[in-house]
Amino acid sequence: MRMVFRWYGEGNDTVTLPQIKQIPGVEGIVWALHHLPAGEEWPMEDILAYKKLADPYGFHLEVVESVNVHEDIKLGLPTRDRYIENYKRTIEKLAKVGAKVICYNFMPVFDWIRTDLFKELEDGSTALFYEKAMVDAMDPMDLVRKINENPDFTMPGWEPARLLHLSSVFESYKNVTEDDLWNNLQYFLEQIIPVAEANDIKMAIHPDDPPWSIFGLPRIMTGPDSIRKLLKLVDNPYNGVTLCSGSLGVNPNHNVAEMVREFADRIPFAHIRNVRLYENGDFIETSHRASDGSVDICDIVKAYHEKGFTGYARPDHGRHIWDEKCRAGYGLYDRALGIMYLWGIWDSLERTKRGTRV
Ligand code: DNO
Ligand code: MN
Repeated sequence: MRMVFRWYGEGNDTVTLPQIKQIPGVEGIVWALHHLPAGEEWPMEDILAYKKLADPYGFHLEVVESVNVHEDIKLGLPTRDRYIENYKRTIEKLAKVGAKVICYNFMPVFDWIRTDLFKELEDGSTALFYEKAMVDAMDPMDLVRKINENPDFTMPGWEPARLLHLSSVFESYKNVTEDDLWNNLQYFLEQIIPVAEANDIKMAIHPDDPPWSIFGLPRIMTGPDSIRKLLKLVDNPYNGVTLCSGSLGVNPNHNVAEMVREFADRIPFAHIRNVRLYENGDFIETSHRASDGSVDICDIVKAYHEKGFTGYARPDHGRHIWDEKCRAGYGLYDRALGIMYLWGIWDSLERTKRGTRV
């Protein structure tokens, strides 16, 4: 397991590289050019600027999250070819700074959705929270109306750029079925994977978060069946998954450790975090400790260990603790605690296996 830590870049993250350097066992940053809209080719200069920042700390740039997929690719529009070309050029450039994994997702319009970014837990910390009834009750056209009436209207986690043309985007998805989305993903992967392979970069799709349809939009990366289907779509080791225990773990029928055991050789990147589920479908992100949430983090790490996992892992999100002011879910303290928990489990498994000091 190779531990990495997501960093949003200078001036864009409250956490600093010297701080990350002091978290035990972190060897690289998970990064992206966040200022660029989806679909654009990443300029080499901007990529090299990241390298310049990371080098003095000995951090590698092997894991990129995310190179976002342009909406026209997901929709299967004729204009997609232009954006796919840009994606290929970006892959080639990323290879020049040593990238080995690209995380991306194929969720229409929205990335992850929560209804409250700072919901208080019993201990006074706050965390990302999802209220199912609230999202279920939202009519997409109502959302469009609200945004049109008030340009400042937003929901936690929404990027303003994505909201700009919301009504036309919703309109374009009206007749797009899950099958269409699968076909469009296949078209994308058939073109991208050979380039990824030639550049020794593994593509790792992130599951939908939450892993079900929202606002009537189709969503296809929702569980083990989707992963099985994805891996067959283009059956190549460079077509893999970012196995996110928190995204997949909010469906009570999912056993994430079993997914690790089944898909291990196609998981170049692990997101490990816990969530607590409620009977009504709500969920909140908790500390990594297994007993704090509903996801068996111990068994998940055990599964990775059994499989001799040599891929990258990151703690994904954390709570906001000790009065930290930070990007929602991306503070220093709780993610650092999460890493120590993950190493604690890993090291003790190693010791048991070897019967000696780690
Ligand atoms: C949720 C997070 C996401 C993720 C992107 C990947 O679990 O990991 O923000 O980074 O959806 O594209
Ligand atoms: Mn994740």
